[in-house]
Amino acid sequence: MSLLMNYNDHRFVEIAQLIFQEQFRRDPKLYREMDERRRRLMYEDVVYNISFLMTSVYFSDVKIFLGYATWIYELLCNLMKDLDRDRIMVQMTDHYRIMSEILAGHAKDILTREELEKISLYLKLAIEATENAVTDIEHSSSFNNGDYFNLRKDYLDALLTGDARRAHNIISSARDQGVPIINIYEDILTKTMHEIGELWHRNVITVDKEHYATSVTQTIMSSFYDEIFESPRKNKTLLSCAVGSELHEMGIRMLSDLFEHGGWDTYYLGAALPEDSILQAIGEYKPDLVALSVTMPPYLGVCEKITQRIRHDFPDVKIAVGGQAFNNTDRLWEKWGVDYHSPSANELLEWAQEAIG
Ligand code: B12
Repeated sequence: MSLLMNYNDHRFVEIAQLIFQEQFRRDPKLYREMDERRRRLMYEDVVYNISFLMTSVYFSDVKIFLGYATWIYELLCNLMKDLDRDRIMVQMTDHYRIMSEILAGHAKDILTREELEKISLYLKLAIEATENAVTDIEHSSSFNNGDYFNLRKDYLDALLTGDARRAHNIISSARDQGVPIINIYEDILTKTMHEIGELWHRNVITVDKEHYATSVTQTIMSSFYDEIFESPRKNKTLLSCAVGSELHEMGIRMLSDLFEHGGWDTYYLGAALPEDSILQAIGEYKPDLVALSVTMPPYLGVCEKITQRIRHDFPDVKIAVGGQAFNNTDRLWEKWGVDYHSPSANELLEWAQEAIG
């Protein structure tokens, strides 16, 4: 039997040990972090990886190893939920590079040139397959449907692979190619952030990746400010904020940006503002429209109370409410007697341009 299939051959064992040791030589922290049992399991994994590779080479059938590479990657993602998918990808691809180097250097006398070439090629392809697997994730139907899917998917993939530069480039070249800001906000950034939330909820990504996606998206929104503030003024004023102890403020910030872009003067007050401060700000800035945002249902009560106080103190000011908390209610906004509710910022802008501006 060829060495390719003889995993008890001492030369095979030596190679497995070299790969195993090299892994720790390059990452000494890994050695300290593992106890004896975990190290033994890791050695068994190395043997397992080589045996799949060798079987694939023996049959000249790359699919055997590529199928295994994506299988082991998903298994590790499921086992190590504290690490994000792109970090596990780096661990695996580093491992394949080590395998490639050690086999090229130490298996020259025991394998044919043809076999060595296949090993090098199959490992290269396994690296590519593992890199691609990071973003090979099932998406929700709301993410998959609607305009600008390709841009949205590219943008999400850039966030999932931690590539802020690519994320910025995708959005800035979409804008250069004429995609309106409104669609960039609603169809790309909003839908992607909703999907990020879904992936976090399904435990596919870690919380740090969710925070990273938020901060990259916020920076990208800021990059539109020159353009947003350039629009001719309408002499209409919007005051906006997220209520209660709500920390989700990107949606209402987006809404405020779209109003500013539509020529309104906006006072965007951010998140978690005390009720009295909202009332005081309305007295000071005298807005034509107040937009209140709620994402987490527990803050709906605070929102209702604020709308009542605004109605009482400023009867002429129009009030709009929105945000995801309203999506799962029985048309709550109708019971509050506010002037407008819509699920998207864009719809409120269209209504306001007609009814107020
Ligand atoms: C980023 C994020 C955070 C960030 C927020 C940072 C920030 N600066 O905003 C941080 C890390 C703080 C956070 C914290 C939490 N989060 Co969070 N978060 C998200 C995430 C991934 C994206 C939110 C976002 O920016 N969306 C993009 C914006 C543009 O969309 P939007 O808010 O829907 O706004 C659009 C429309 O709704 C509309 N709109 C919004 N406001 C208004 C107002 C008016 C008047 C109108 C007309 C329209 C309108 O216009 C916008 C554009 O179209 C969502 C996922 C999701 N589905 O959104 C989870 C999500 C909202 N979070 C969730 C949870 C559970 C939490 C935490 C409890 C987690 C925790 N255990 O700590 C805390 C709660 C903190 C708090 N007290 O508020 C859950 C909520 C589940 C639920 N049903 O209640 C979600 C849905 C994730 C999930 N899928 O489970 N989160």
